Amino acid sequence: MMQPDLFADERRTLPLGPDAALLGGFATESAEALISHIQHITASSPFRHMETRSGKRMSVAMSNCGSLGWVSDRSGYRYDALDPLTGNPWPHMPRLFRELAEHAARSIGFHNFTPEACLINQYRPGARLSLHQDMDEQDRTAPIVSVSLGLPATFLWGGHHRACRPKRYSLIHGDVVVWGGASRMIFHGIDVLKEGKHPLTEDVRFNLTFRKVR
Ligand code: MD3
Ligand code: FE
Repeated sequence: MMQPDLFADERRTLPLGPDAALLGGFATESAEALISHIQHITASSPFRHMETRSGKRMSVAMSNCGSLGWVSDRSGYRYDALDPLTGNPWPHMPRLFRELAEHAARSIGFHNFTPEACLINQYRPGARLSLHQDMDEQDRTAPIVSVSLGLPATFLWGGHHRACRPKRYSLIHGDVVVWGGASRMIFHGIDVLKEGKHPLTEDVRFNLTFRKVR
């Protein structure tokens, strides 16, 4: 059963840690436009289940837009200007994406953030992202901005060691999270997505992750 949405219109801003905050509902008004951009982008660079270095198929399907995209295969993780599936550059990052990420970052004090890469994650029920650190970016002074759309998920926020038991936060449609500074290298993940039906995305959760890479 879904949680009752008694306070769906309330904008929660929740400090998560040093230089990190959950901006509840920051993207709610842009959500339909964001989703139609996702459909347009993935018509040319389709969602695919990448492989990890060890050859495991990821349960999350991914695509990218922007001048660089995150890719994983048997040779490891990296950013690449070309989509390995099509051989073409990744689709252009829509202005709405870039401005939303810049505004969210600015609202907690990151004034010079401009993203080069937007990873688009697609979760269906059963998909998960196990605890990891984001270590593939050279510029670790820049924050990361994440936008949640569609089905809700449980975000796992650990510590600086994999063994730290993570705190659990619910991320719902329209939520934006900004992570920078001392929170940039924490272990984090997404718990197994539960079944559900969202009016805009049906049985899907999308997450946009904006990064400055170089
Ligand atoms: C905290 N994605 O793509 S976004 C990822 O919902 C990733 O798809 C999750 O973790 C998702 O790498 C979580 C929130 C997020 C992204 C990057 C972070 C949280 C972060 C980097 C450092 C600390
Ligand atoms: Fe991550």
